[in-house]
Amino acid sequence: MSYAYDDTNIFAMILRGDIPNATVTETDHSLAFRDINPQAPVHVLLIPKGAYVTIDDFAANASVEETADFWATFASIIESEGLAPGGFRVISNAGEHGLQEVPHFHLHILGGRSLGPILTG
Ligand code: DGP
Repeated sequence: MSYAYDDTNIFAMILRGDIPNATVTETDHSLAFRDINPQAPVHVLLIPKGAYVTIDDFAANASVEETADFWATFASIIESEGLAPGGFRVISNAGEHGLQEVPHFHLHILGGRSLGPILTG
């Protein structure tokens, strides 16, 4: 499936430097920053810099370089945030049923406490 990317979304604004963010790490192809409304002691959003709407858009259409960079950045965040010993959760909301608010692919990386059941709704 191909997706139409809306470059007025808030993460596109963050990538353009139009609004500030609390950066965790940045690479050539990826940016990680703290969620403005954290749901756990650690709540990092990891996004590609490329214009991908959802996780399946990224999986299908990102370059080898973007994909490798993204997962290397993911691993570095787990390490730098100290999440591996206690464990963590990764969520990517997609589309209407996933209740995705921001239409730029992102991973929520959550940890720092026991996170409870995966679904409540
Ligand atoms: P989702 O429903 O998966 O699209 O979640 C979007 C997340 O983005 C939500 O947890 C709140 C976060 N968010 C929205 N606007 C901003 C912002 O301007 N800055 C930051 N850091 N996070 C934001």
